[in-house]
Amino acid sequence: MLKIVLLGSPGSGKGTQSAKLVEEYGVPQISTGDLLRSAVAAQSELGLKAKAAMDAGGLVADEIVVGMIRERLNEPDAEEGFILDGFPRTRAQAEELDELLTELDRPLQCVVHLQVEKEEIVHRLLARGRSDDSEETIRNRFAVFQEQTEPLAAYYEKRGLLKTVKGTGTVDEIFGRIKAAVDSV
Ligand code: B4P
Repeated sequence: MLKIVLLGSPGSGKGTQSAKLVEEYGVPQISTGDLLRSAVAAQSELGLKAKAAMDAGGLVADEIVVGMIRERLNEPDAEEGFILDGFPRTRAQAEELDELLTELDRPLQCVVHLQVEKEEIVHRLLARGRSDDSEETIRNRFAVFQEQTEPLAAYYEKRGLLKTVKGTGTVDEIFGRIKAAVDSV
């Protein structure tokens, strides 16, 4: 059973590595980015609220994202474990997650922090070219990450849950580092 958070800046490889972890450990990937993009594509009320923040490279409101995660973690396939990809991204989200996992009696095994330098991020995301991957938006997303999300590394370090992994190199090399980190817990 794997119960982890993947923490990392935009473009750090969270989505890429989650797909490999799903294959290896057979637990679902829960990506708030993917859930939000589906809501935007479906033009649901939630999607309409999220779109402006996403297009500007900002964060979607905590209560929207936390509500989505609560629903998703209550689905049967998440009972055996989960990979949280891109959640939590703020201190408030991290605290809500702690409460939720205590309620569900499914405590986190560890938090993997994928570290990649800013210039590599800009390069990767410009190459990907998703609708929110313009240079200005990428730089804003990175600034938001440094301000709101990176401090979560210290939050999890204090609880002895943090595993820091270098996020550069080939996809398989990075996957090997992540696997060694989670298998050591
Ligand atoms: P996300 O979908 O999480 O987008 P992201 O941060 O860019 O990460 P992603 O998973 O796509 O990138 P990856 O590292 O896999 O979020 C999108 C938006 O949704 C946010 O900006 C925000 O507005 C909103 N949102 C999401 N979660 C939220 C939350 N909790 N609270 C509030 N708002 C939230 O990969 C990027 C690229 O790098 C890929 O093209 C890949 O091919 C490439 N790559 C991967 N590994 C590589 C390697 N080793 N070498 C070279 N390239 C590599």
